[in-house]
Order: sequence, then structure tokens, then C-alpha cells
Amino acid sequence: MYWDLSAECLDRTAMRELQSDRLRATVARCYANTAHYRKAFDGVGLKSDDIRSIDDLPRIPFTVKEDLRDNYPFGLFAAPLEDVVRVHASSGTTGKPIVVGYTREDIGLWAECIARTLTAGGVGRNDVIQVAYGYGLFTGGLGLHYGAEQVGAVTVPVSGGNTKRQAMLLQDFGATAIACTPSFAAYLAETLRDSGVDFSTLKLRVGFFGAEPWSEAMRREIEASLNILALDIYGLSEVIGPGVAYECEHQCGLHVAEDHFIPEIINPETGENLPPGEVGELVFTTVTKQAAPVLRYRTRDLSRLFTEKCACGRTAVRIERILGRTDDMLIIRGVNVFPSQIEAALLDVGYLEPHYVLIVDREAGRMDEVEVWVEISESVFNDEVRRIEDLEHRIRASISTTLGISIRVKLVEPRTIPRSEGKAKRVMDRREL
Ligand code: DLL
Repeated sequence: MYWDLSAECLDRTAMRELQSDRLRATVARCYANTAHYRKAFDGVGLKSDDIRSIDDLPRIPFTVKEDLRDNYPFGLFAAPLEDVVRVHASSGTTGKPIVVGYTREDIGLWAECIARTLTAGGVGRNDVIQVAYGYGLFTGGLGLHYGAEQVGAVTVPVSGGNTKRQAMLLQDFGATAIACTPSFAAYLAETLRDSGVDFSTLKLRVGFFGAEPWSEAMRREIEASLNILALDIYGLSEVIGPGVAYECEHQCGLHVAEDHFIPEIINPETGENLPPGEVGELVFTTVTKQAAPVLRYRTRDLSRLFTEKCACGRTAVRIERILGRTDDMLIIRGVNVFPSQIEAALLDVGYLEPHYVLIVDREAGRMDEVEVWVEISESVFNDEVRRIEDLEHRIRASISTTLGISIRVKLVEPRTIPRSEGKAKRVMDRREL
């Protein structure tokens, strides 16, 4: 099912032309209205007329998070404030948040992107969707909300938090779809199980999970525990919010809403473009947004592009599920490790709950040490010590085979790791303490 067949299945030549036209207009807009972009172009001797098609994209200087921070709050807006009808912000790791703005048209095209996402998961006017992403400055709640209304679903704006109440509403309102972080989905499943809910009475069919990294193993876990189809949804505030890319029922990468956002993959060290299939940093250029367009924005997310047509008929480039971030990568005794790889190795073993945290430590002059704390399931907890030791051994072996490193494993009692109602914090970095 498509929301906008003509856009989602656009022939590649027509897509290129459309992107090139829109890119030219966006570059002209940025150059004319934003001091930052004018300076960046002038700095490399580039005129806005030099950008004629998407082949010229690599000539444009990158935009990075610091540029948004330096222009806090509204300095990168390319539309006058009287045309802006909404702002969102995303908290940086330090100091001020980064702020993005939307004109009425921007809100409309964003709803359009989410409408495509929800339709790809089969959600329409006969559905009830519980939107459990946070409402507020975070783009998750309101982003999903407008798209859900657009497709005509009954939209339940519960926002994040209050898990018990969410579990109740899910049953009482008969939600057929849910949108939340994958870690919250796991928490919700646990809460429902604890309150003795008969899962066969739930109408839930599909979930749209994103805003944080998760693994294929986590997907299978959520699908099995809630008995639903779990789809990945990707986006970031700087580009628009959720809906930049979305999965269809084939679950083979996320379709980029390419008529609005042009993806590139670059080598994060050199900045050079990488061909389809190679892993690198995702870079996006928005080509329709009015208030806060970004040119070649470096996401710090690692992925790769697939250009083959999908079995669903959509023609857009797909990105692989986010493999990690250039900045959450841990280097353990010389090996690059992403928390999502550890998650996959853990869930492969079985008998564990999808609740874990990585503790990173560094003793003076020593390499980083990582210990993973993971909850065992109730059934194992009541088991004999020997079985628990055996489990610990199996986890170490699983991590060592998949990642080629040995890390310390600590099995903890069920329900001891703090649950998250929004984005989960998977890494506790004690090196900064
Ligand atoms: O997290 C937007 C969003 C809301 C996406 C709801 C999906 C669903 P930010 O707070 O700006 O925006 O964080 C963006 O979150 O650069 C990724 O590192 C991460 N991220 C978002 N979606 C995914 C995903 C929202 N599906 C940052 N898989 C991005 C992995 C994701 N990481």
C-alpha cells in the first residue's frame, strides 16, 4: 500500500530531475537568506549557480551540528520568522539545544512523510494508533501525530511515560498500531505481561519503532513478545524529524523519502563519497524544506545505501538500519564495537531480557574495559547456580565469536536495570567521571 504512489515509485530518471530542480531552488534559497551558507559557499569560491544538478552535490561544503549550535537559536532559518509556525529542539550532549523551525508547508510535507511511513505499515483510517513518543520539543510525538491524522487513523497522543497507564489505554482503546522507541516497546511488553494481560485480547498489529539504535535481534524479540510487525522508522530533527526513511513490510532497509531528502554516504574520516553498499556516515540534503533547510548535513549515523528496487515496488534508495554512530563507537583493545552489536550477541543467546547496559571504564594508562550488565529472565533467575554460570559463559562466547573480543559479563536480577520511557541510555561511560 502506498500513500503517494507517484512519489514513492517514481522512475529513477524522473527522480534525478526532480531532485536536481529542487536542489537548485534550495541552494539559491540558502545562499540568499542565510549568512552561514553564504559564508560557507564564498569560503570555497562556490556560487549558487554552480550547482546545476545532484552531480554537483559533493562540491557543497558539509553542514555539521556545531553550525546549528553556533547559530542558536534561529540563525540558520532561511524563512522570515513570520512564516515560521513551529519550532522543535533536540538536546545536545552539552550546553544549548539545537533548534529547528517549520513553516506551514514544512509541517505539511512532514505529515506527508509520516503518512507514507504509516501506510507502508498498513495503517489507515480504520486504525487506532497510540503515539507514545514524547510530545514537546522532541520531534517524535508531534511528528507522528500529524501524519497519523493525515492518514485518518484515530490518533491517541499519550506521549511518553506512565507505562502502566499506557498499557491500560492500549487495551481499552484497542490500539492496532503503536509508535514509540524500541526500548519502550520492550518495557511495555514486560508491563503487560506482569499485569497478566491475555495477549490474544490485544488488537495491536504493527509498531513504528525508532529514535534510537536497535538490532535485528531486538526486532524479533519485540515481534514475538507483542505478536506484531515491528517496523523501523528513522529521522533526525536537523533534517525534519521522524519520517526521513521508513520500512515496508519486507523489512529490508528503510526507504528514503528521496523527493524531499537526498542521502549520501561518506567516509567519515576523509569526507569522500562512498558508492552504494559501502558503510559510512549518512549525509542528508533537504530539498523542499523552507524554514530550516540543511545542505549536506552530517548525521554521524553509520549506514549504507541500497539502490536495487524493493519487492514492494518503491524505487527510492534504501538505507540499512542504523549500524551505530561515529561517536558511540567504543574501541575496545583496538576493535571497533557498537552497542547494537553487543545487543544482537546477547539476544542471540536467549534466556535474557532485552534490558542491558554497557559500563565503560578506563584505568589510568590502560585500554578501555567494557562490562555488560544484562538481566536474566525470571525462569533462569530461580534456577540453579550452575545454569546461571553456564549462561554467563555462553554470553561471553557469543560476544567473542561475533565481535572477536572478550568483555566482562554480569548477569543481574530481573527488573534491576532502569527502564526507559524515551530513548534508552545503553552506555554508562565512567571514563568521564
Ligand atoms: O530521534 C527523530 C525520531 C523520532 C526518529 C521518532 C524516529 C522516531 P533526534 O532526537 O534529533 O530525532 O535524534 C536523531 O536518533 O541521528 C540517530 O542517531 C537516532 N535515530 C533516530 N531514528 C533511529 C533509528 C529523532 N530508527 C538521532 N535507528 C539520529 C537508529 C535512530 N537510530
